[in-house]
Amino acid sequence: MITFHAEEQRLHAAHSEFNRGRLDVPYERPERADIILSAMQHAALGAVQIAGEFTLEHAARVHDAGYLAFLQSAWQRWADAGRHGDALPTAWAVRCLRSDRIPQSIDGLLSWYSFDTATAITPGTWTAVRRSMDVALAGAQQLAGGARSAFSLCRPPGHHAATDCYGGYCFLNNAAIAAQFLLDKGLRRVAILDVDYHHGNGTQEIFYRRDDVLYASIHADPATDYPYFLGYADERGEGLGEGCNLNLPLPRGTGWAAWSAALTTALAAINDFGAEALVVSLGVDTFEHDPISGFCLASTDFPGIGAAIAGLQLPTLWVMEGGYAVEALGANVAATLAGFQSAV
Ligand code: OKP
Ligand code: ZN
Repeated sequence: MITFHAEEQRLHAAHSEFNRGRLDVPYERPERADIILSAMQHAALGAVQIAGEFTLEHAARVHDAGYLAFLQSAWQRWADAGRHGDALPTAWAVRCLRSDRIPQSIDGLLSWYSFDTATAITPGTWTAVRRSMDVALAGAQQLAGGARSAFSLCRPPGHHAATDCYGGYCFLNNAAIAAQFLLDKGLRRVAILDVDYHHGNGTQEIFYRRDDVLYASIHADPATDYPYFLGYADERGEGLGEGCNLNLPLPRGTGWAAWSAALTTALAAINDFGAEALVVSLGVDTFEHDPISGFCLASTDFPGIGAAIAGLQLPTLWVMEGGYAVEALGANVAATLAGFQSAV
């Protein structure tokens, strides 16, 4: 399987995220991509290539035009306001406020288009985000050309990014853009399997009313874990999309036995759906020593995830999402992909 990446992905480098009552260096940092890249270069799973460039029209297939215009201009507008530090939002249009008026100032707009305090915009954010999308699309293009699999080493990640909202370190929804690309190339049904510790609220929202994409996710219960406001089991899709959304929330402390049982359930749903290709939102923050997560998967469990997914016998695009235990990140990603590769 070819691994795709892009040097410019490291240009998104925030100073801080507000978390647990303090400003911390973000867990989602440029070295994550360097670590995974180095692991892939040593893993001998296939060639490592720089992604080519794709137009923003691919993003516009799943994201709002005003949102895309905002993301492109946000840093410049922040700088024009005399700001030098990370651009972070400060207020949100929640239940008791109006959400029918889009603000005009950069501060108002940051709040309008975001949903958390973990996702700063920096001078290089847009370039990195665009290239992360390119990385996803380069992998999707491989599948469209007949490849059995590809690994898109995306950074920043994407699964929290919704039609017109960013958050959870995500700006463009790389997996959703890739899935839509495959549909636009003529596939009729694509499944997205999200194995990141956190629920992919953005991916769910983007496809919630559609029957051409099944979204299946195994994640921490939103009653206790980020993103808190989406990801419950009773969210099954709406309208045409009814039955095309499968959430499998699990409690903190979940280990391989219960996690892999949920994987079996998700794989059966994907099989029943009749998907012609699979996009995997690959987060390895399910690892027992992840600094921001609460599941208990061991490094030795990750090959089993890859092998089980290989059993679907579908063209499979792996799209990188989370994973913050930097000392084990490269090994856990490579182990997952090696498990897949040796089972195909
Ligand atoms: C991104 B991905 C909880 C704060 C959570 C954001 C986590 C984003 C995870 N106290 N901060 O899904 O790995
Ligand atoms: Zn995550």
